[in-house]
Amino acid sequence: MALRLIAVLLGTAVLSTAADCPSSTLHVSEPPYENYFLSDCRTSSHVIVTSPGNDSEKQPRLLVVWPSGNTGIAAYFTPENGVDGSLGINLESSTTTGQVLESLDLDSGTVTDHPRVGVAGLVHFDSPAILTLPILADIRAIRDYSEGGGNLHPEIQNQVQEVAGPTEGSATIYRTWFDNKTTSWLDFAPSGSADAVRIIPGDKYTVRFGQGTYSFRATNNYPQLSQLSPQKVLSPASSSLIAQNADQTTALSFLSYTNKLVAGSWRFLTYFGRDSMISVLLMQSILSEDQDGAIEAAISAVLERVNKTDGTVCHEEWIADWASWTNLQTGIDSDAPGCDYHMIDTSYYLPILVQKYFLDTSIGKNRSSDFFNEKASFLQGNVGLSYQSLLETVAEGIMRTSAPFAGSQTVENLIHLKDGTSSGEWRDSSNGLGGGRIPYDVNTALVPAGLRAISALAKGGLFSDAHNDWKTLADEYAQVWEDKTLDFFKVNIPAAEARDLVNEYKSQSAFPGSAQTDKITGDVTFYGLALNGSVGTDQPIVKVMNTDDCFRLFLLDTTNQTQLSAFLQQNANNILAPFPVGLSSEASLLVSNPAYGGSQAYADNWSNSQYHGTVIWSWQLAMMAAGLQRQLDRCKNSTADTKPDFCDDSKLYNTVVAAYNHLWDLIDANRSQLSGEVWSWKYADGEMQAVPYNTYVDLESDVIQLWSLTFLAITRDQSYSQ
Ligand SMILES: *[C@@H]1O[C@H](CO)[C@@H](O)[C@H](O)[C@H]1NC(C)=O
Ligand SMILES: *[C@@H]1O[C@H](CO)[C@@H](O)[C@H](O)[C@H]1NC(C)=O
Ligand SMILES: *[C@@H]1O[C@H](CO)[C@@H](O)[C@H](O)[C@H]1NC(C)=O
Ligand SMILES: *[C@@H]1O[C@H](CO)[C@@H](O)[C@H](O)[C@H]1NC(C)=O
Ligand SMILES: *[C@@H]1O[C@H](CO)[C@@H](O)[C@H](O)[C@H]1NC(C)=O
Ligand SMILES: *[C@@H]1O[C@H](CO)[C@@H](O)[C@H](O)[C@H]1NC(C)=O
Ligand SMILES: *[C@@H]1O[C@H](CO)[C@@H](O)[C@H](O)[C@H]1NC(C)=O
Ligand SMILES: *[C@@H]1O[C@H](CO)[C@@H](O)[C@H](O)[C@H]1NC(C)=O
Ligand SMILES: CC(=O)N[C@H]1CO[C@H](CO)[C@@H](O)[C@@H]1O
Repeated sequence: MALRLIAVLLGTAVLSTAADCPSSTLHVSEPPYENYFLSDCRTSSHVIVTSPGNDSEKQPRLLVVWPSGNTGIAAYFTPENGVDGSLGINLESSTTTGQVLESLDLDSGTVTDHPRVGVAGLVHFDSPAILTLPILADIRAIRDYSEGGGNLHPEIQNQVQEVAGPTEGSATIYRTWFDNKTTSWLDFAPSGSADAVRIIPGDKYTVRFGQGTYSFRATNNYPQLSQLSPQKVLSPASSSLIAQNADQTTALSFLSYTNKLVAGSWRFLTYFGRDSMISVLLMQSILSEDQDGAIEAAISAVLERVNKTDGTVCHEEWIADWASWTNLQTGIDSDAPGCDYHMIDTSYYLPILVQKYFLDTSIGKNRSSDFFNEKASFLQGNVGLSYQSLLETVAEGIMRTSAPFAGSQTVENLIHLKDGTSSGEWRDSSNGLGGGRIPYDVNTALVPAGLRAISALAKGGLFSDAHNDWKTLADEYAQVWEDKTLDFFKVNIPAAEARDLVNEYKSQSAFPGSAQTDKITGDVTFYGLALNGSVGTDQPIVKVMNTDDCFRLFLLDTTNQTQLSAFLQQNANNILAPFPVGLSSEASLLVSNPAYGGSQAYADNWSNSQYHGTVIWSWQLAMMAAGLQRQLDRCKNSTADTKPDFCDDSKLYNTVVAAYNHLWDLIDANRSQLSGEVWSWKYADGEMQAVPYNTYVDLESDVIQLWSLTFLAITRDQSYSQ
C-alpha cells in the first residue's frame, strides 16, 4: 500500500508538564485516511479522519480509538446538501501549540481512580455537515458496522445520549457502558465564526455543523494501560533505532504496553496471541528484556489467557464493554473478560518463545524463577494459578495431541482444524485454506518445533517432576513430526503438465503478464497449503504454492538430509521463479500461487483481492528471510558431524544463497510497503506493481501492525552477498 510515515515528532513538549509526561506523535497519510497518533502519560490515542471525496463507497468519518478497553468513538457525517462527495473533512493544527492533537485529563487535580482522559483537536468541515451516526463502543462493535455491512447493535446504540452544552453552541454525545461505571464522551464546540452545533430535534443522534472549524474532545473514564515508551520497548543496545527509524519505533511503542502487546491499529487494537508471539520471536534481538520489558509483557499476556482446561492459548481477547455485551448474550451481567480459543496453531509458539527467552538469554534465565512463580489475575478462571502451572498445562495439551501421530503416522493423527470451524491458523479468511482441514504450517513446523522446545524446557527444569519423561519423550515425538509429516503435503508436477497448468491459469485468472513457462525446466515441486481431512485416506492436497515453508526454515534444524536438501531446493526454486510459475513478483513475494490447482475455483479463491490470495504480507517476508538465514548459518558454524549435507552441495547451496539474496532484493526494493499489514498488485507497464489492498476490497487494513515492524530487527546478512 502507498504507506507513508511522515511528520514524526518525538517527545514533543506540548504542555507545561512535558518533562514528567513526554509525548510521542506520528502522522500516517494513506488517503482517504489521515492517521494521527498521540501517546503520553495520560492516554494513548489514534485518530483517523476519512475524507473520501467522490468515492461514494466510503463516508466522511472521524474515528478515535484507544487500546485501553479496546474502545473507540466513530462519528459518521453526511453533507447537508445530500450531494455525495461534496463534504471534505480534515483536522487542523492548533494555532497556539502547532499540534494536531492534544491529550486531556479532565479530572486533573481531583482524586479518582478512573480519570476522564482522551484527546482534543480541531475538525474542519468544508461544507455544512450532519453527524448522522455516532458509535461509542468497543472496536469490535465499530468493526461490525464498518466491515460488517452496516451492522449496528441496538442495545449499544440505544444507550447513546445527546445534550446541548456545556458551553454556548456546543453539544455532547455520550454513552454509559454496560458496566454502569464507564462513559465515553464526544463533544463539539464552534471555533471562530462557525455556526453553533445544533442537535436536530426528534431525530436521535443527529447533529448539524456549519461550514467551518469545530473543536472536539473525545474522552472516556476507563482505566488506562501503561505504554512502553520507545526507550522502554527496545533493549538498551537497540536504542539507536529510535533516531534511525523514528516512525516505526513510535508505532512499536504505540502497540506495546506493560501487560500486553496489541496487534495493530485501529482494527485489532488488543491482545492477539499469534501476532504478539510471532512478533517477539522475530524481534527478540531488539526488544527489552527483564521484568518491565516487552518480551515478558508479551509472554505474561499469553499465560494469563490460557484455557486451563485443555491448555489452548488464547487467540483474541474480549474485554471491557465487549466482554459485558458478550456476557449479556448468555444472561450474565459482568464485564469479566473472555477469549477465543478456536485457533490450532497458537499454543505451539508459547514453549518456543519461553525457551528463547527464559533458557537462551542470561537475563531470562535469571528471571525465570520469579516470573513463573507469579500468579495469574486476568481471567476469572485462572486467578491464583501460577504462570508455571499455566505453561505446564499448555505443554500437556501439546504432548497429548501430538502423541497419536508419534505412535502411528496416519493422516487422521495429524492436527486438524477444530470441528465446526473453517480456520485455525494465520490464513484465517474464508478461502485462506481452501476448505483444507489439516494445515501445512501447523503439522510440519509448529508441532515439531513446539515439541523440541518442551523437551528443552523439561531439561531446563521448568516443569514439575511428574513430567521428567518429557526430556526425552518430547524429543522423540519431535523427531517423528519433523521427519514424517512433510511427505503428506508434497505436490510434484512433471514439467509438461506444469506448463499446461500455468497456461490454463493465465486464462482462468485473466493474468495480463507472461505465463513465464520457459522458466519451468523440470518438475515443479511444492508443499500444499493443507490437506482435506474429511476425505480420509484420499488425502487430497490443497494445491496452492505458498510461503509457509518459512515456518520450518525459521523454527527447526531438521536432520533428515535427503528431506532437508529437497525441501531447500523447492523453496529456493519457488522463491526465484517469477509468478505465475513461482512466488516472485515486482511487488514482492506472494504468499500464495494457485496456478497449479487446475481449476477456475483456485484462480478465483486465491486472487489478488483475497486476504490470503496472490498478495504480500510483510511478516511472511521477514520470517522467510530469517528462516533462510537460520539454515544458511548452520553451514557456517556446525561441527563436521552436524553440518547439513546441502552445505557441501555447492549447486544447491548457491541456489539457496541466490534465493536469500533475491528475497532481500525484493524486500529492499519495496521498503515503503513494509510497515503495512498486507498489500496487493496491479499489472501495468509490463510488471506487477504494488498497490494498497483496499484497491480491490472495501476493507481498511491496519495502518500500523505489530508483526509488520519486524524489519526493525530482521536485516540482511551482507556476508551472503554474491
Ligand atoms: C466530485 O465530483 C463533482 C462532480 O463530478 C466535482 O465537481 C467535484 O470537484 C468532485 N469532488 C472531488 C473532491 O473530487
Ligand atoms: C446496570 O444498570 C442496569 C439498569 O439499572 C441494570 O439492569 C444492570 O444490572 C446494571 N449492571 C451492572 C453491571 O451493574
Ligand atoms: C476450554 O477448554 C475446554 C476443553 O476443551 C472447553 O470445553 C471450554 O469451552 C474452553 N473454554 C472456553 C472459554 O472456550
Ligand atoms: C539476577 O536477578 C537478581 C534479582 O533477582 C539481580 O539482583 C541480579 O543482578 C540479576 N543478575 C543478572 C546477571 O541479571
Ligand atoms: C472456492 O470458494 C467457494 C466459495 O467460498 C467454495 O465453494 C469452493 O469450494 C472454493 N474452492 C476451493 C478449491 O477451495
Ligand atoms: C474436501 O473434501 C470434500 C468432501 O470429500 C470434497 O468435496 C472437497 O472437494 C475436498 N476439497 C479439497 C480442496 O480437496
Ligand atoms: C529421510 O527422508 C526421506 C524422504 O522423505 C525418506 O525416504 C528417508 O527414509 C528418510 N531417512 C531417514 C533416515 O529417516
Ligand atoms: C551459529 O551462528 C549463529 C549466527 O551466526 C550464532 O548466533 C550462533 O551462536 C552460532 N551457534 C554456534 C553453536 O556456534
Ligand atoms: C512501490 C515500489 O517500491 N515498488 C517497487 C518494488 O520492487 C520492484 C523491483 O522488484 C520495483 O520495480 C518496484 O518499483
